[in-house]
Amino acid sequence: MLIKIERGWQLPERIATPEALFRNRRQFLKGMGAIGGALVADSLVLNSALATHDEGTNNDPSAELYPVWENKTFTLDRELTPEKFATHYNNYYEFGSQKEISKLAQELPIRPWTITLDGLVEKEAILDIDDLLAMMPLEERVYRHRCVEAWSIAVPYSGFPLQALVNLARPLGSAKYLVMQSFEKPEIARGQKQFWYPWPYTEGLTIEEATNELAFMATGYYGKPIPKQNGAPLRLAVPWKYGFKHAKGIVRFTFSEKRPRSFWENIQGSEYGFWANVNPDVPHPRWSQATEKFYGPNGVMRMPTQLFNGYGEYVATLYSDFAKREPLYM
Ligand SMILES: Nc1nc2c(c(=O)[nH]1)N[C@H]1C(S)=C(S)[C@@H](COP(=O)(O)O)O[C@H]1N2
Ligand SMILES: [Mo]
Repeated sequence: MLIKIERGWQLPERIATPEALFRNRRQFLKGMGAIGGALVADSLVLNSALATHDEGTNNDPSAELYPVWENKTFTLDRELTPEKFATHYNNYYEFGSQKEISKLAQELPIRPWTITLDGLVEKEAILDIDDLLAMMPLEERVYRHRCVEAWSIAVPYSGFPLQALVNLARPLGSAKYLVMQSFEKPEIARGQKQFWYPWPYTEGLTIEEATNELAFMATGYYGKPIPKQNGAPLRLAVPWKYGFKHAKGIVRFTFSEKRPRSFWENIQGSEYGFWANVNPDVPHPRWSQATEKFYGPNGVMRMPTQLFNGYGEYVATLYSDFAKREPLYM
């Protein structure tokens, strides 16, 4: 993600407390020592990552679940992005701010992995990921993915409708938002040692968005378990919204009456808002969103951005109540 370098005095209030600074000082000092080496290491990482492109899915215990049936309701207006590109050009700040994190992400243990369902639900629950996978109706869908940085890809996800998880959780009538939180393991994910980021990665949807038929929980990618760098074992896919809404490595779903403050909103709310619906006519404060760089089988192509990333027929009606009152497209 492209962000402005924050000065200390611009840190989000929540993390700039003396207590937080004190608690993290040792990690901070350790992190500083690593920065010089990191630049060199990252280019080595890219080379070795590209050499072993099916890393990560070999030992996944859910491997025998895939491939799953193809839901043909969702179609593409372009060819798929090559798997090798989609699995080696990533955003996953837990592992660093560069695109080449696929190798580092292999350190994340994805078993055992539990999912907590809590907040405004009939009964809070902690589920083992493999039990959850066994309960959910798995299918494959092809979706386009549009990052706020203006690059895009088209990929086959396997997984289940988020609606199925919401039904399983049985939220109370008072729940208005679904909050998703990613894992927190600073000892493994070196980006989480950077205490000025508001970890854990947090995202949210309204319940209406979460139960829209497009909202999908991805557990597979290209007909196999989803690789760690793409968000194993569980990541969100909401293709009408910018990529930063698609939380990876989710461990908790909380039903809430209050709108959560998401990770990027916390860092730079004027650039990365809660709604983040794709709109070619609403520029990012520092660049245009009129076109995107699509990474396809023939390399990169400039293409026009579409309203709601081309998914308006499914989601445009979700926003009629909010029109003009909220920054829906940032
Ligand atoms: N936990 C977590 N989830 C995340 C991110 C992140 O840094 N941490 N980056 C987001 C952004 S900006 C994008 S574009 C997508 C990228 O997903 P991909 O690497 O599978 O294409 O992941 C999103 N999910
Ligand atoms: Mo993104």
